[in-house]
Amino acid sequence: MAIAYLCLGSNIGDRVGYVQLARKMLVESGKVTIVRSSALYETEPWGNPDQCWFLNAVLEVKTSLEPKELLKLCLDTEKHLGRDRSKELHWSSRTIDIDILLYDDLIYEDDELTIPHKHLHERAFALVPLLELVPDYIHPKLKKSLLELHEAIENPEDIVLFGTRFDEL
Ligand code: PH2
Ligand code: MG
Ligand code: MG
Repeated sequence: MAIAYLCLGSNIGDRVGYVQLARKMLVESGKVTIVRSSALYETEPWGNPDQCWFLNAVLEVKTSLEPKELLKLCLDTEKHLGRDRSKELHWSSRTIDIDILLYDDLIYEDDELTIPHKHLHERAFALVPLLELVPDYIHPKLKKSLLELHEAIENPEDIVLFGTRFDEL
């Protein structure tokens, strides 16, 4: 079994509903077990400021899926929730995005998947919820703790704790 960290994000429509449904579908797939959830955060859009704020949260999951199988589960779940990537621009609004941030201590890269997530160290919206769960985790490629990586972000996007706890939704 591996432990992986998934970042969920939504910034159009019923954002709470989408992250809630995504979590439910992941569990109902029977392929992952949720160990812990971060809180839910409302976050300023990173990369493309011309869009609505996101809701983001991170799930710690236990899985027997290999990384590429886990990616397929994430992409299938996005599709089931109505996401059509063919109609999207890069870093544009989305109903639901499910990204693999970490998978054990794995370092992996191919055309469609990079682990740790290639922008993890630049994104407060992913690091802040992840820090709740594993602050001392050492990024296997950058050899720095998540806390150090977060402190090194020069202009972190704004992040506000969202009223409802994700694990109580
Ligand atoms: N996802 C992106 C690009 N920008 N910004 C925030 N705040 N949250 C996201 O989940 C997000 C983003 C690409 O997937
Ligand atoms: Mg993403
Ligand atoms: Mg994604």
